[in-house]
Amino acid sequence: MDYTKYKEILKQRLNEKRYIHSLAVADEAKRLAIKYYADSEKAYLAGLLHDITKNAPKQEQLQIFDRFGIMLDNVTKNSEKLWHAVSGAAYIENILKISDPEIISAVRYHTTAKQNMSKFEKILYLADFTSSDRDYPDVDVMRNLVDISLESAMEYALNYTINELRDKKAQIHLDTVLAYNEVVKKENN
Ligand code: DGI
Ligand code: FE
Ligand code: FE
Repeated sequence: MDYTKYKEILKQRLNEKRYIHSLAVADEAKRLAIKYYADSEKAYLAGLLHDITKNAPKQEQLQIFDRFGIMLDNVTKNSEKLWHAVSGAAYIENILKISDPEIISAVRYHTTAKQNMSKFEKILYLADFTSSDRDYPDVDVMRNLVDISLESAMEYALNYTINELRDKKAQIHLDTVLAYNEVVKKENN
């Protein structure tokens, strides 16, 4: 598959750091897709595109919500960091005309996660944590876990995210809570 067209669009829409991040997530998503028997070309494309509206001004994102009839729930409205997953999914579907529902949904939930994620959605969510450009305290643990199983990495990532959000006193999105409850429920009840 030829990704040149998409890389050109990304170069225009993203700052350098975010562009490099997108290439790194694409590589990592492809690696995980091969390891876990998912579609590696699709995973690479989802990785490339996942943050496509991350550097878009607030106004442009609001315009996307308006134009494509998207209603934000209250927590999303309050947390601008969540917007790019919603606007990005709408952008790739309606403007780039990406028709693959798995790619659209993986981009849509790459920030909050959600209940009942598919293997493909988990791969993108986790590639965003373990890509080569990432540098946070637990990145080594995450990289080890993601090579053991997607489930163990999801549990760690959701725990980590919820702890971070609570420390910052940020609102936790219901999708994040539902994803968390699903990964812990099997062990601790
Ligand atoms: O776009 P990236 O930086 O590559 O990564 P991302 O799309 O996973 O975004 C991470 C940010 O999203 C991080 O600052 C925490 C925030 N976030 C994730 N889940 C939630 C959340 N913020 C709020 N308020 N609530 C959530 O449930
Ligand atoms: Fe993101
Ligand atoms: Fe990202």
